[in-house]
Amino acid sequence: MWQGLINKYRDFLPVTEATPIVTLNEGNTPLVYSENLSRIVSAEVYPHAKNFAVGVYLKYEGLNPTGSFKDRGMTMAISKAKEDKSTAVICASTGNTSASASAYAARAGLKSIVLVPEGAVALGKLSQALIHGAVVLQIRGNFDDALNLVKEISAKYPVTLVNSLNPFRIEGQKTGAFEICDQLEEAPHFQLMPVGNAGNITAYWKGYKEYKEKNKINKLPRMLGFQAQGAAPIVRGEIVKNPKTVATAIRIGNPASWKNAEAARDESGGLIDMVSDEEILNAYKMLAAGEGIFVEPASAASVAGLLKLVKNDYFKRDSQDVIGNAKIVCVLTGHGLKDPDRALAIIKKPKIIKPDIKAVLKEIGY
Ligand code: AN7
Repeated sequence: MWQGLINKYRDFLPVTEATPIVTLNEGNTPLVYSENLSRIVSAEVYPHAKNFAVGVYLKYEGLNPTGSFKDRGMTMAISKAKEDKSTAVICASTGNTSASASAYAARAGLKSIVLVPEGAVALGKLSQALIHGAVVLQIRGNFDDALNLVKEISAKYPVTLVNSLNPFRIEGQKTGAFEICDQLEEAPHFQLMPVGNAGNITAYWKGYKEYKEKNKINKLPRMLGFQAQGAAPIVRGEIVKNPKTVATAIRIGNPASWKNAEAARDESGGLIDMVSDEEILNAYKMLAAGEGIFVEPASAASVAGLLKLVKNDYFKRDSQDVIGNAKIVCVLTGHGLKDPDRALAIIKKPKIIKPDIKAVLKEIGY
């Protein structure tokens, strides 16, 4: 039976016999092949080939227990907090970290405190933090303000910080890279993901490097990260004071792991670029209506980024032997049900009709 990622990847993680493992059996998420996206990328690289030259895969992290990749980091952070006899945890969050921290804290019997930006957290995430019993405070400010506060509080008071500044978060999240390699039976050539506070790109890059060191894979992927255009400090090279984007999860103007994200980009020969809200929402609809995969807007930044790179002939620049059998993985970080308001805001509301067979048949075209 799958017993969570600490059990599976114990040899790669800083746990001992003394660590009480707090788990909801997170991890082991599906890696789903996308025929549509494989066709689109292959057409750029080999327009005349009969078979697809490139395979695009979607790592569906929305299927973790609380609906996002944060559970990978949280099983580690909360287990270690418990091992250290901590009684309370605290985080700042655009939503998913707070949902995950509250759930794992509830399971461990710890108090959880979360600070979120007022009015800027998707409904699903806020309801999770509340129902799991966290003390939830809305800050009249943004995520960056909230993060500064929790850093100061955790430095002065006996409460453990569980934002990705906590190194155990990164340790847990690196297992996403391990799983991708295990599922593909090799490392991907390119890995695309959204970038907010930049902990996850840091974690995945660490994971790939460790797997290579242990000879589990024989190459490293290029790390391709995507920020939202209105919240793209790394791309612009300066702090964004008032970040704005429909992708509220990545509405972050001063990422904590900024330098590590740049290192992942540069060491891997990758890039960090930005995508507009329009590109994000197009990819969001395409994934839902074309693939049957419902993600939250921030997660669609991976696929929006892929489509942008295709438009810019990015993959064409690669030598034929790299691209000839390339595997591309887009990490889909969070579930669409986190933010149902967004779906309802961009899709036409269902018609209301009489409970009458003729009226129904007329509408459905029979
Ligand atoms: C769905 O929950 O920062 O670059 O406070 O929820 O590691 O921050 C969430 C981030 C991507 C970006 N996709 O990851 C939070 C928070 C989703 C997210 C990101 C987040 P990082």
